[in-house]
Amino acid sequence: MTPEVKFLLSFRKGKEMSKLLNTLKKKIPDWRYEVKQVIEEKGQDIISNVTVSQAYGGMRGIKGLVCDTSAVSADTGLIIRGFPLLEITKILPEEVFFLLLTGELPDDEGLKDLQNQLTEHGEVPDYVWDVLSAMPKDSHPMVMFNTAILVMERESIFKKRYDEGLQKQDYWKAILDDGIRLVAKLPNIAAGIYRMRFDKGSRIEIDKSLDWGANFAHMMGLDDPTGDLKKLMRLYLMLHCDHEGGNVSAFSALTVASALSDPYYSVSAGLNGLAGPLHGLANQECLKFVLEIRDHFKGVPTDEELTDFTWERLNSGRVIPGYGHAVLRCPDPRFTAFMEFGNEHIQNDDVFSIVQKIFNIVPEVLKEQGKAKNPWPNVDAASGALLYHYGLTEFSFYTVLFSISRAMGMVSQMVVNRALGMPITRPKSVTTDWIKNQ
Ligand code: CMX
Repeated sequence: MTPEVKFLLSFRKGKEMSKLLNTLKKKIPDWRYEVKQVIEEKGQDIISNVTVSQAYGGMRGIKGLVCDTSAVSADTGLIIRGFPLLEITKILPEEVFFLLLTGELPDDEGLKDLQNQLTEHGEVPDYVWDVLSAMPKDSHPMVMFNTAILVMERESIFKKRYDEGLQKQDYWKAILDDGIRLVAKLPNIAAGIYRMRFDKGSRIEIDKSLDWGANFAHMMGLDDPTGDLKKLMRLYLMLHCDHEGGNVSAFSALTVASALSDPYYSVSAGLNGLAGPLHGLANQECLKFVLEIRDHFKGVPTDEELTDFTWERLNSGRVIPGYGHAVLRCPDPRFTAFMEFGNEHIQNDDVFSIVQKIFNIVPEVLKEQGKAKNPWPNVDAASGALLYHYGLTEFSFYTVLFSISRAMGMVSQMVVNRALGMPITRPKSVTTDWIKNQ
């Protein structure tokens, strides 16, 4: 038996025992039937009209794709597989991954099984570290992170099996295998980049006794005498997991995946979008803004000082990072969850106090300015202050944390889309002349 065949057999045998795989195997035929019925019964119903302004305006509000892993309601925020976010903030990131994929929370066996898979596949190939070490010293951590993902594309099981003639109805299984292997490695890669990029010393080995989020905190190597950083990392990795299908990162990842590019290509594509300052990079920008305020006022400003400071920034044509959202019209429940964590665990911290004060002042200023449709904080408004409190002060790293978590949502959406046999994405564009002549 060749090593290749041996590998594939062990992978197939291993998967037969997976609770996650078995759950999906049971559910997917029902999902397929349900979607078939919906298309038969409602295939010609109209769910959205498109105006010219929307076509020029980032397709905002057009209902043109289906995403079952999560939904975002304008007035309550993220709902994961039917669970409003604030009802499930105590679950582990591994549990939310299972939930995103299957639509149900895992029992103890299902959780253990997924945790074992993540631990089993957590090791990162040596060539990844070689590539990262060869990169320029001032590379942004997001560039390093995405490079690491892309260079591992040669590991793709989907690609290998597709080349061997994998049947369409089984695509999702190979995508799931790639996805789990990829997600498993992300904390290790991220922690390695953190230690390499910010001269923190050699990499720290995985501790197989720890859960996924705690392990990440452990590999970062920051002091954590109370264990609160581990708690924060679990929360962080849980909260950022998914935000329906139309945001820049999810939509980019899914579009690339719809061409049957494997998850290494697709997740990397999505995360390149997350690296923009209007999207995931806003957490870095937000902490910069908070520190600017602290340094400018040598501590926490008064309400009046902060109001003036906010107006100055707006009048100079800059956005207030961490505020506003394309879909939400309320304070983001992910922000609320972070604030609850901060209120419970953090006292006498100027940076966190400024974040609280910004929340009291900025929405009123944005309302008065009247431009932003949503004057409320989004997920990025509070997260940086908490990380900063626990010693993670290198804020160019923050979007990498967001990325580890968001990869779970991207992978889940890809698995579901392949399970449902979704075709290649191809909306129609028109020219300005065409619009003028209508
Ligand atoms: N500060 C100042 N102005 C803002 C603003 C903010 N926080 N949010 C929106 N606006 C402005 C927009 O720039 C736009 O101005 P122009 O008409 O001059 O271009 C106007 O208000 C209308 O924008 P909108 O419809 O309310 O918002 P969009 O859907 O176009 O954009 C978002 C949404 C998030 C990009 C925008 O609110 C923003 O830039 N926020 C700051 C960056 C940020 O926090 N991004 C993170 C979002 C969460 C995530 O994806 O991770």
